[in-house]
Formats: sequence, structure tokens, C-alpha cells
Amino acid sequence: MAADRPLDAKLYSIPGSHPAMAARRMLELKGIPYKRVDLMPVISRGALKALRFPSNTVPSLLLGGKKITGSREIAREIDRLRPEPPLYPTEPEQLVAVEDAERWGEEILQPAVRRILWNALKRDREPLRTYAEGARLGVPIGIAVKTATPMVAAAARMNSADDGAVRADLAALPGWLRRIDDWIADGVLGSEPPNAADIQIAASVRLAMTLDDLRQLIAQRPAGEMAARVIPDFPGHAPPVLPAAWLEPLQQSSQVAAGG
Ligand SMILES: N[C@@H](CCC(=O)N[C@@H](CS)C(=O)NCC(=O)O)C(=O)O
Repeated sequence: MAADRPLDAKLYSIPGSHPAMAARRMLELKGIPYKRVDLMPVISRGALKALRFPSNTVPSLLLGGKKITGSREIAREIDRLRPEPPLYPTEPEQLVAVEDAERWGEEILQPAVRRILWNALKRDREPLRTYAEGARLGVPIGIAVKTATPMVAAAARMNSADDGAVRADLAALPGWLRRIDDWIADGVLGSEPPNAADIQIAASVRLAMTLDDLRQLIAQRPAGEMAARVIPDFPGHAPPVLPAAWLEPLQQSSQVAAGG
């Protein structure tokens, strides 16, 4: 039976990468053993290009001899090769809802959380070492952090993590969290075992919760609880560093949600 065929998997990741964490959880959920290769941000692009993956971002996965790039593409290929437990519902209306939520998670939430993190790391690169916990980067992490300033600047620039964009992301975050809470209430998200949209969205919410600036404002609501359940451990911890004024919309919305 195809489901029982041993699968050879090698996952290319970057420390702190939330879509790579999503791919890890999917592989774990399906019981597919994998080898993880940790790459340094920015440098990863050249490495993945040289390895001839379809694109130069992580997650990239070598699975059963096939090269796949992208968290949504990986979800589909893993589900095709290992159907149980399913990552997508079979009922057509539910499938559309889960695929819509998954796409939104990848296209809207995921890049926003990436921008927020790089903006925070640009202000203080010291927490980088915590995101690299357990990673094998080929250089001692102390040296990597000490020499990280140009890499962080390049990553922030490549991801458009400028102040204007990140302030706008933080202003939009309350609405995005409400949308996730609503999906949970409607049963689109929050299934057990998690579906592809749960994992895609949980990875971003969980990464946001590694920032002290955001964790308390997210953790108590359904979106935060779902993220912690789907991804119990996400290495990384960034002390407060974002301007207080940028966090006001989120603070106000969490007071409203708490009835304060
Ligand atoms: N939307 C893509 C995200 C790909 C992506 O931007 N990954 C980041 C890490 S979170 C990356 O590879 N960054 C390295 C770079 O752009 O140099 C997915 O879900 O797979």
C-alpha cells in the first residue's frame, strides 16, 4: 500500500521560519521521518538555487526524490503520498473554506509576521540566537549573531520590513486575529487532527507569540490557544522592542475582547 511505503524526506529550513515549521508539523503529523537541513537566511537563496529546487525559499523539501518548494505545495504533496490523517476535508464546501483560509494564511498573515519579526530583529539582533536553538548552521551561533548585522539588514530589506509597513501590519493584526477566531468558531479551523489551514495559520500566530510585545495580547484568545495546541514548541524569544504606539490598536482590541 502506498501509505506504508517508506518515504525519504529532507527538509530545508531557516531558524525561525514559520512556513518551515508548518512543513515540520505536517511531516510529523503524517509520521514521515525527515532529515532537517538548517540554512542561514539570505544565503539560503543561493543554496536552494544550486540544489535546483523550483524556488529559492524555505520550506523546500526533497520527498521521495521529488523537489518541492512552498508550504502549500508541500502540504498537497505530503497529503497525496500519505493520505492519513488527511490535511484537507473531502466535503466540497469545507474543502473550499479550508483552502481559502490556508491561502489567506500564506499570502496575508505569513508575510506580515515575517516583516514584524525582521523589524524587531533589526532593532535588537541578540534574540537571533534563541531562534537558532537546536539548529545546525555550520558556524557557532555566537559568531553568527555577532556578524549578523548585514544579514539582518538584507533580510529586512528583502522582506520590506520597513517601519511604515510594520506599523500597518500591527494595525491590521486585531482584525486578522478576529478573522481566525471566527474561523475557529465556524469550525473551519481548530479541527483535531489539525488541517492544512490550521497548521499554516498556527505557524504564523505561534511565531508572533515569540515576541514579548505580542504574546500576552494573543495567547488568551482562540487564535492563540489554537496556535499553541498545533505548534506547542516554537524556538525563539524576543524581548519588547517595538514602539508602544504601534501596539495600541492590538492593546485596545484585546481590552474590548476581554470586556475591559
Ligand atoms: N510563502 C512561502 C514563504 C517562503 C519564504 O519567504 N520563506 C522565507 C523564510 S520564512 C525564506 O525562505 N526566506 C529567505 C529569503 O527570502 O532569503 C511559503 O509558504 O513557503
